[in-house]
Amino acid sequence: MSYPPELKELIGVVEKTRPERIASKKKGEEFPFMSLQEREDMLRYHPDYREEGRRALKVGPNKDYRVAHEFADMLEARSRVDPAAVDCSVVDMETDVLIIGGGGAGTAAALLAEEQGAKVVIATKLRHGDANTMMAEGGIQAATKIEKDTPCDHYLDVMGGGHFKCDTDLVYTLVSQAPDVIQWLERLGVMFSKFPDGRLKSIHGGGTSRRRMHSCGDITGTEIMRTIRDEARNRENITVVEYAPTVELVLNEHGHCAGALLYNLETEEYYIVKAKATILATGGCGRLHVQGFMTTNHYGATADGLVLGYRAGVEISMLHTVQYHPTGAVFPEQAEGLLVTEKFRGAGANLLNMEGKQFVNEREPRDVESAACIQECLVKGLGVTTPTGRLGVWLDSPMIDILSGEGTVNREFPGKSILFKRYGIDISKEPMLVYPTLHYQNGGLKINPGCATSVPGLFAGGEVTGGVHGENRLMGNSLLDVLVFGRIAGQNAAVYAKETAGEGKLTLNHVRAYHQELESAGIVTDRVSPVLLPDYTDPQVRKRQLTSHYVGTLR
Ligand code: MEZ
Repeated sequence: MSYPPELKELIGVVEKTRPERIASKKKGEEFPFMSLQEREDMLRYHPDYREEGRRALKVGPNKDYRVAHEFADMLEARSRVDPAAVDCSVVDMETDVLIIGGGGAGTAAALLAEEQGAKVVIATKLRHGDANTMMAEGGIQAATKIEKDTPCDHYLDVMGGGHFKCDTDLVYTLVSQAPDVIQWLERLGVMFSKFPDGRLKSIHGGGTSRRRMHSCGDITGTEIMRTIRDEARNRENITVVEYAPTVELVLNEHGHCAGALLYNLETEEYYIVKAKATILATGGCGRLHVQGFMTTNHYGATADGLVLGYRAGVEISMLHTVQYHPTGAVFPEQAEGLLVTEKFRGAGANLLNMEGKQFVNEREPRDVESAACIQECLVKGLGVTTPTGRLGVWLDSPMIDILSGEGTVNREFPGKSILFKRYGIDISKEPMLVYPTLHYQNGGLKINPGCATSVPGLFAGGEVTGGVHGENRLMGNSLLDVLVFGRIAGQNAAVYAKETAGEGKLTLNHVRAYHQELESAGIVTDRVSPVLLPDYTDPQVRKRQLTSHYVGTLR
């Protein structure tokens, strides 16, 4: 399906303004960046700043903290199991380190834990690698060009991007370990985009003061996940259990984490895994569609780890913000929500309204850029309407070939070029239509720089955690986050398993206590969480689904 005639006509408007925009770029003239005050004013249009989008939690360690209704619904829900029905003394599997989640953070953790001599189990909801890491496109930040960049510059960018709300110790760890992570990935076999002389290519991302975005074309996450997953699958002491989401953590009688209750998606059986140390690496929340937004996230991104950790008593941090990536596809319909990497803007593509006019510098921090797109479409009425009634703005990808030479788009963006070719669109010749899309869980479980949570024996790493990105993450710091903190979590969990973990009777008492707290707060609900998978059933269809579920005692 190529663009219909009415959109082709609007592309004609974009083509008319292009030569002048290209000429300005070539002269080094940029669309002006906003001042700090202008950015602050623009953020009024960002969904995080809609007070009606959130409510105060009534239970748990962060009682009274305001988070999006979609998070509150998950956190103010009952367990999927009746704790009285689970016999925790029947242990189905035992290991040193249990890792919940088989994405980038979980897999990196497994590798480092195994290197400490630990026996490791990765339990994952879908297949190993079905995760947001696999879907990350444009890059990973690291100050590798020491003649022009330092971890200190990287630190300042992260802090500024996050509105100076970041956890400074976590940021220090993130940026100082970044160059080592790139070297580690190269040693494992990741094929980064390079110049013919072997130097790593690097470009700018929104909000970065230096060119420190390293990439593997526009499939950086896939290449990293491919490499670390292969490595994990080839190590004898790492066992992967697929299609086995965790529905509760299991604590011991001393309140220490001692494993988890897993659910077999195929047989619907529950299993107890006993572990000396446990790592939550369940990723993000896009499939909760916070404030009704489409999402870039993989099918299993339903904030499971957040629920499990919170119920066990771990505080949350920065969960009042989520990230809307400025450029999610809105045409064609089957691509709605899909990430169109920021690397397009890093390579020079402008964002344009229906009049073909640039309305924002393409390298503002993500929250500001998204707010500007929303303002253009919803407030100024200058968005382009798609055949399905969505609004979007143009991302002028053909500029890249004009600026950097014919063939650049196909070479640097193979993933998106191939995808759009299937839809009859050549993105080196025609722009894409985009709108902000729910991309990242900025906040999450609170950890210290060693990835320990407040529950002994429970560690966490990657998108399930919160604090390092403050109120807004910059491009390329999520792949970095999952690898830096995944590795630390793995290493420290293995050491904990070896040196600190003790024995104790396994229980789900924390779940019982949480249920009681819900009742005391007057929350009467049949909602259960974690939800595990999104439900896209049309309400009309749901009304006709009459199968009843037996909930009594079978005789
Ligand atoms: O860090 C990200 O979210 C990222 C690199 C996304 C992208 O635009 O490619």
